[in-house]
Amino acid sequence: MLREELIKRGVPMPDASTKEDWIALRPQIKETILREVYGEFPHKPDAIEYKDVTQWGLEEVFMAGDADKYQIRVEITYDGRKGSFPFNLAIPKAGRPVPALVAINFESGSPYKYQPTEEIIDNGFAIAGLCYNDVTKDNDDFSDNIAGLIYNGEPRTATSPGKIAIWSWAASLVMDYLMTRPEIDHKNIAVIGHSRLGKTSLVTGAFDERFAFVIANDSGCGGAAISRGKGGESIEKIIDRFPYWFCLNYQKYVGKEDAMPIDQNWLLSLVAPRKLMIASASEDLWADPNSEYLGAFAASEIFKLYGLSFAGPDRFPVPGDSFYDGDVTYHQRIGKHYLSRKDWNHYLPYIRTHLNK
Ligand code: GTR
Repeated sequence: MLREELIKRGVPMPDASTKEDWIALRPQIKETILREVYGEFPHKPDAIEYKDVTQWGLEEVFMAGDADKYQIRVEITYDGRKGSFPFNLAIPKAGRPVPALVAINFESGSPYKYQPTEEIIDNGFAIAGLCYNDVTKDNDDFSDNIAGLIYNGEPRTATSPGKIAIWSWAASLVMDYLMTRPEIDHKNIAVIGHSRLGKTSLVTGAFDERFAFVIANDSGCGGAAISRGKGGESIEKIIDRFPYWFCLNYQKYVGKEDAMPIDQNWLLSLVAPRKLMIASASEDLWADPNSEYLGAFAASEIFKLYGLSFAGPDRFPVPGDSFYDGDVTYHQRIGKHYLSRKDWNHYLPYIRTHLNK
């Protein structure tokens, strides 16, 4: 049924019938996605320093002493100019390297409603949370903080990065730091985000192969959802309110999804052979759960080339469905657009039981 749906919507599938075909195509696909949708990532900074700027006093107890909590400032020198952004980090005192999450957040604090730090620590994970607005504001001001550093007053070109690409780039700088911490199991680091930051999480994890798990919660348009034939938010609607999330080229596809050389399943496919977790909320029709599921379903064709699997059926999901028995997972929480404890209770046990050796 969904195969027919993909054909009906005209969703292009990558021309790959073996893993080798796909591997050969990947560089070109990455280039196309950045050029047409998100914009090109900034180049590597000249220098990066990570400063421990933890402010709480030594007497302050965090999590009954079961975890260490830090505030780290990322200081970037980019083309000779300097900028910075902070992130929070909590690491359980486990006495051995623990899996970790990079959470791309709406707020700077820890814990906050979408980052239940204590529960995450209790589940045996470390967590690093960065707030997107601390990197560069969620608006069309490309002179703000890290965007300003990258743009240096130059106008945007058709392919220069939108804000999603800049937030993703920052999340990879947090990943660089985690790679230096011996308390963290570097083979088992996930990236997670909700909604616009679910889109950002997908871009981060698709392009930064150090992330072993890529989680997109209610990511919708420009995220996990197939754009062609999508309900709720369309490219036209997202460009109307949030043109700056994407590169200028993306505007060519307003009302012309069919002209795109790719669809969102191509982005999801880049996560293979790592683990991909897609989730929807049943009442989140703006994101369109069916189109999100269709994205996961279409991408699983590429995972299959690696001998990997998706346990979801060949039909649209119903509220409450969850499919975990595979490398691509999907669940549809009953309720509203949100990153809830129920969602975390799907993600954390899955990661714990699928750790890389
Ligand atoms: C909406 C936007 C969605 C989604 C959401 C969010 O207004 O249309 O694409 O990203 O915001 O981030 O909460």
